Amino acid sequence: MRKLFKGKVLLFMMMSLMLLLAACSSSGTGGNTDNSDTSSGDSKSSDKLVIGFSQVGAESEWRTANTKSMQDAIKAAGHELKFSDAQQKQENQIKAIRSFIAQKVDAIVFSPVVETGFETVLQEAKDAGIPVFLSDRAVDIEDDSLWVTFLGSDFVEEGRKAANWLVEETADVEGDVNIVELQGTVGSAPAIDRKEGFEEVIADHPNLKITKSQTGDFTRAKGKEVMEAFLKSDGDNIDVLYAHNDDMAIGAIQAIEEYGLKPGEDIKIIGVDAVKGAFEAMAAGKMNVTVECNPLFGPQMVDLIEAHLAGETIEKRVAVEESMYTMDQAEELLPTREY
Ligand code: GZL
Repeated sequence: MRKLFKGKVLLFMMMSLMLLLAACSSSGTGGNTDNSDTSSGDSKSSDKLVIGFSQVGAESEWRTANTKSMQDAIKAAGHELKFSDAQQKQENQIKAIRSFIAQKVDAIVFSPVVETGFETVLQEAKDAGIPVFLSDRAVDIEDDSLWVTFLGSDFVEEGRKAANWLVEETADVEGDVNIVELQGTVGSAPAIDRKEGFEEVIADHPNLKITKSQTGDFTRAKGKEVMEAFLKSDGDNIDVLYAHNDDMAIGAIQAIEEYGLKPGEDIKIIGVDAVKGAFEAMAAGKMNVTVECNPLFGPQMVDLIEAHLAGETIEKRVAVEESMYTMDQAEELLPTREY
């Protein structure tokens, strides 16, 4: 009995020892494994950013293409996008930026609908330690510490290009050349600068005269409406239309045709943006030239955000490369246009 008992005690002790050893080895191995798992989990810092993007609106083909370029680039980079369409209203942009601040985003991309009135909210973003990247349009603010950089076109140069085309086009014309101008959104950087660049060039050519100038707010509908008014008041004395974007030019083309004149012939049509609609109008002989304003800079903007957050120094002003296209190039280039 005793032997049996002794045997049982020995078996129990051996089993207990085995269980004890198993427990130690699993916690020891598990611990390291866990640690190594944990440490490997911790060691891979997450580089996914949350980016707030306050966009002007959806007023033109250009804007739609710019929005898509930004959305696609942020998604392709694996970041999270919080998007706001301000419907061309400043108060909506201010609300959106405040919302991004409250959500503690990593960066704010902002295309200001107009140049002024944003200083307070940009100071709030700075105070919250959130970097702001100006996209497409600039702000008229002394303190440039309120944004990291401005990535966009040189609108003054775009105005110069438009006017220089007209100077060449009218070099042999005797007498005055009467120009009507459809301005972009009042107070916006592109409207202010495209007017400035155009007027800087025609100042040296006194026969080139802007006889009427009014905002069409960058939309086709408003461009058509204002052109109808121009034609009604002085339709027989209009030689050229200078539109600050192609959408307003396309609206004006409809008004000119309804008035009974031939756009592109009776009235020369100058636009800006180089959107597909302009190439279609030029291929149809209804528009003469469009100055490119490239909206497809989403990848460039994401690169700038990532570089800044990685501690790299970013230039305060980064220009987008662009060209100009005329009626005779339109048919061949139309299939290649991305926006
Ligand atoms: C220019 C952009 C302008 C476009 C218009 O960079 O801000 O706004 O020229 C758009 O088409 O409405």
